[in-house]
Amino acid sequence: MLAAMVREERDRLEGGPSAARRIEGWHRSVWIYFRADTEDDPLRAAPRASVGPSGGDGEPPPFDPSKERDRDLATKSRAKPERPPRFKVILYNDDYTPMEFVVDVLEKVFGKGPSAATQIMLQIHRGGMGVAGVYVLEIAETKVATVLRMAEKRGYPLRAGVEKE
Ligand code: TYC
Repeated sequence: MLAAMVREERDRLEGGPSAARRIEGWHRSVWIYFRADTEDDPLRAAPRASVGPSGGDGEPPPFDPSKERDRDLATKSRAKPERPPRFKVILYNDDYTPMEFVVDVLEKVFGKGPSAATQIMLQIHRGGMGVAGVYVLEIAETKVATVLRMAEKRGYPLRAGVEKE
């Protein structure tokens, strides 16, 4: 009897984002195992395979693979991925690097248009330093390395660094 109700409920739940709401009321007596390969929020994923009766409140019943149609089922955590920290790439002024070269770097390495690149270069020239772009750490470090390599190649003393946002 319970198995039939469970089957019926499972069929009702198949394939809808509203599944989370519809299983409310069942959570005391029914535990649903979700596929490990579904999206982040298990309640938004259609429960594809197993629904089984539990003993009541508290812990879910032990996972019994013999009752499952798929063997790769598991509960999924709800942990929300954190936004990784961002880092500013800073260019510093000096007296020798040509303005045109800095504008070129800002266009080629940091994807700025000619007007924005010129403005940033002038800001660095007048203020001593400026932000060329903001990125996750690995990208920021790669950009710095590229700038330094380009400048070195031409014999310019342009300096660049990374600063946490
Ligand atoms: N001050 C340099 C000059 O007058 C120009 C310059 C701008 C250099 C920005 C470095 O990051 C820099 N030629």
